[in-house]
Amino acid sequence: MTALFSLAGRTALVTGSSRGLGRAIAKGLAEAGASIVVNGLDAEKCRQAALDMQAEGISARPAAFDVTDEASVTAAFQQLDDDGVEIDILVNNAGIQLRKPIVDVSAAEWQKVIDTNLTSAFLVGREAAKRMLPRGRGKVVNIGSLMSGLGRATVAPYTAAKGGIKLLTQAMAAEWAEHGIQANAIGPGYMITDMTEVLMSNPQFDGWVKARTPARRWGRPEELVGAAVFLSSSASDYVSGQIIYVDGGMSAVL
Ligand code: GCO
Ligand code: CA
Repeated sequence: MTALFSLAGRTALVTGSSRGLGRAIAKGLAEAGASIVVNGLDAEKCRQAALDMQAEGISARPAAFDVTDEASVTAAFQQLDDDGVEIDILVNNAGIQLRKPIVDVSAAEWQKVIDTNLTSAFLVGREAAKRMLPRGRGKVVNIGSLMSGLGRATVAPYTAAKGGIKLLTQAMAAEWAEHGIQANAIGPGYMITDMTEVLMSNPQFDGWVKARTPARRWGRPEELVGAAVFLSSSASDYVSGQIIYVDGGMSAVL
């Protein structure tokens, strides 16, 4: 049973893993046996996060690069190739939020949210898959959101990007499943992170989340680990193109 979920001998690249949900997912994958490639934009933060993980006994290395920039992504994978690092598991987690009414969103703001939350998954996913395809094995886990299937006022660019993530995941599954690569997604609900700090500290929003979520509470980042390990392990070898909502039941009810 444990072998089914073991990630021993596997290497996982988790984008945006120097903090937040990405960091929690990276640590969870490491607990299941994976070596971690820590990614973020800031080289120093990446290096520090990798050092922190190493101090906890995790095999981790930093790879700071801009997931929205094609040249940076291809150069980073070239460097991993040169260092003999094979990515068995890719978690496309990097993301940002922007909360504004649609009529106040500039084209540049729109583009930045789309690039960071959606185009990044294509760019990094493409480079990872180019290497997984010849090996006939690999796992891609895209981080979606409740907003992969539902809208909410003031987060249109994020919603469009996360909706895109759900269908990009299906498109990846359509092309890669026959080659032994499973692409799936996780749709987190309202989780306790820096990104949602401003929402949690608003009593009205906090009350709305608790009333609207059958579990009656916010989620903890570590609560994504079960789904992440499942979708990264052999346990999910016949699961392709799915999004698993880890949301305390929020998307199940009105
Ligand atoms: C928001 C939040 C989102 C959600 C998350 C729910 O403004 O609605 O910031 O980031 O927390 O995506 O799935
Ligand atoms: Ca290996």
